[in-house]
Amino acid sequence: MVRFIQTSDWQIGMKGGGLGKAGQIVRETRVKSIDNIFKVAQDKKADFVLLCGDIFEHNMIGQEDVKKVISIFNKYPNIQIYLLPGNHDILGADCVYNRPIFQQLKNLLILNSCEPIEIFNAVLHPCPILSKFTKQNITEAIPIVKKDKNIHIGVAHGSLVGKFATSNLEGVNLPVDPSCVDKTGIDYLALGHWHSFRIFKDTKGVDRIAYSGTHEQTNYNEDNAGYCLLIEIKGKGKIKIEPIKTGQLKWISTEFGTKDRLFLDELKKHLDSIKDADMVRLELNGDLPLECKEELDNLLEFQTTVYKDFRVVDNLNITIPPMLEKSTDFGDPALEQTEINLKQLLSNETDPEKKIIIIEALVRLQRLGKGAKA
Ligand SMILES: [Mn+2]
Repeated sequence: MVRFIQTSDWQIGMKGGGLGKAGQIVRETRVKSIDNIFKVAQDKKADFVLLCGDIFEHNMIGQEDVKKVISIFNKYPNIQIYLLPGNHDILGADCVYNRPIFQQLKNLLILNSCEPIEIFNAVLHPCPILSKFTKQNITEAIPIVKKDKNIHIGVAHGSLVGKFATSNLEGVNLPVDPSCVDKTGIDYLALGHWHSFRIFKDTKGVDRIAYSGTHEQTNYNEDNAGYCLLIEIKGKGKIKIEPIKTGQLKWISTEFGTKDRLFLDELKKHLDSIKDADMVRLELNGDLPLECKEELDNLLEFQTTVYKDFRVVDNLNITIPPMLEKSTDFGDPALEQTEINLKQLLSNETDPEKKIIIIEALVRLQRLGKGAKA
């Protein structure tokens, strides 16, 4: 029986691109959440922790970030760690793990060759990569172990072919052939590289391959992120894969369509329902009457004070009040011509912000122009 924690893609040092001020929060949380993984390992009495690559964002990572991670490793001296470098922290002359600070850790072993490693009651088969762009099946080196009575675990960092957008081996970088578990007879294949937690079956329908995904979500477009996996293999073929939450930030991304002014009430209700979220992204689509725009802006401005990050993807088409559609009788040729010019500009304008300004100018023109006549 072997019981271990699988994790990957911590991407420490990641800039958190496009998140603005919240990038800092995300970066700090990603470091703190590593501790959750080791707490789980301790609570569940795991034999070891298996890191499946991309622990750091790149090999030029600042030493301060490296020290933050090593400090957490040092908090758990009794937990053995096996670390397979990925494509971000790739093996080579400038690999981050070549730094002397890593050599002093007694509980860390870097998996830098394909040599099988005997541990506890199992054998690890690491599949380290030497090129970020390899198109060859990266689990090729795993030997056939069908007749061996030991538990065998493959460890790799890449994309499982056929379960991804592309179905041919050559179409994807770092391809992992899913049939390798059936071909070699390994009991389990631990994978890193994808940020989502995913489980895949072998040809007999048994869960045999899994990505833990990142331990802390990094962006709005990730699903099922923020877990580590507790893997239990009780003898040949008897495997249990349990995802355990390690992430702290709750991300919510919603699309919202508008039809009429009732939309504002619906939007308010929706925003109230997601109070416990940290990071909120809202995509607004459809038509919005100009007269609702100010109320919407006020509502959205308030939301920026509720969450750690609040962002709006504004695809709204601001519609003109019906009163603006027909031409006004100002009784003054200069004002009438101004109205024609503004309407011409409005019909040619594509930038929604500028559209609003022109519409507001039209509304003011009508109000003030009519007033002038009276
Ligand atoms: Mn990767």
